[in-house]
Amino acid sequence: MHSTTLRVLDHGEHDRERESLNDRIAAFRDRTPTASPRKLAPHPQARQLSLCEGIPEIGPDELEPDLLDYCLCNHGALIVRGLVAPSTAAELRELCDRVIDRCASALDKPAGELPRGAYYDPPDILREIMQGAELAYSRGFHNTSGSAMCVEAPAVAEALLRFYNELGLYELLHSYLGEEPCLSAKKWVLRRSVLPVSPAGWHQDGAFMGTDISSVNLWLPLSRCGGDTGAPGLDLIPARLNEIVSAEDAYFGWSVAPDTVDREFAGQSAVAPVFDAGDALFFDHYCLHRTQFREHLDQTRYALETWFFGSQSFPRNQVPLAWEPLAPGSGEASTA
Ligand SMILES: O=C(O)CCC(=O)C(=O)O
Repeated sequence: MHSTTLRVLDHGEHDRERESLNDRIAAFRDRTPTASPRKLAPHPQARQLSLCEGIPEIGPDELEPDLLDYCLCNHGALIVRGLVAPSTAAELRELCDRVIDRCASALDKPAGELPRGAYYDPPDILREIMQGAELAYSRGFHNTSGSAMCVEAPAVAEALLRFYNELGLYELLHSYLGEEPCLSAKKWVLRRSVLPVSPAGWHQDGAFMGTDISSVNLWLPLSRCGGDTGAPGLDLIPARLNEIVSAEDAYFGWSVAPDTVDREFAGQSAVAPVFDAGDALFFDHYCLHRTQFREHLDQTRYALETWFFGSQSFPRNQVPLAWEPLAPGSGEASTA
């Protein structure tokens, strides 16, 4: 279990972090994906793993690329219990509160009126890249969903990148993806649930990201949730899927109607594992899931969602950003 401090200090001036994050996004502005998605072939040799409602669960010391590959390819997801220490999860909850609240205040104020600082200081490049109404739509959507993009707060985003490095995620994902990992500005999200939850949220992220990509999502619950805890975890179909399920009758063009899930997965019922703060769930863009829905969900849940992609097999529409160190101010990754 990793206990570390995130070292986000609000000293008012965060130019360095804003410029760094700006450069990370700029590094992908003109890049087009060149690699084919990695193969998601099931391993023929079954492994003896402890399962939680059909999903393999391991400890942090067991987390390595081949096991991640086995679990995603054979089961569609992997739970890592206690990846992050409770004290770090508490720090992350605090960051969620601060960033989500500042982003909500910014929406109520005329442009530029909210003082900038560690918890709100969006880089200008977001407006250039998410053009037209896209950025405003995305911010409104996050506001009503109780979430915020990490990139709204570059000091937080940079601290999280250091933290992910300390967790060994860079090496893990580099090896799993077979190429340098990158992240997504749009799908790197701090979450604080809004209740009541809608039943209509079933989706596979590949439905809007596209499927010609290599991806891993790290969904990190920061408070106890799922099962009967009263705080919404995730509902999941615990199976390896390799196609996008029809959106017929669904609320969004990229979501799946609850009736379709019942019909298509009659023999593979949805599960809602219990998570403690700091447990981690890994899955990819084919995993069918939603914010847990049931009666009597009345507890707030915090989570951090981070989508990683291959830096040659990424979805351009998710605003990729470089993870590897950048040459200062260059807008270019220092390593190819
Ligand atoms: O946190 C949630 O409730 C939803 C998360 C999700 O849909 C995702 O990580 O793709």
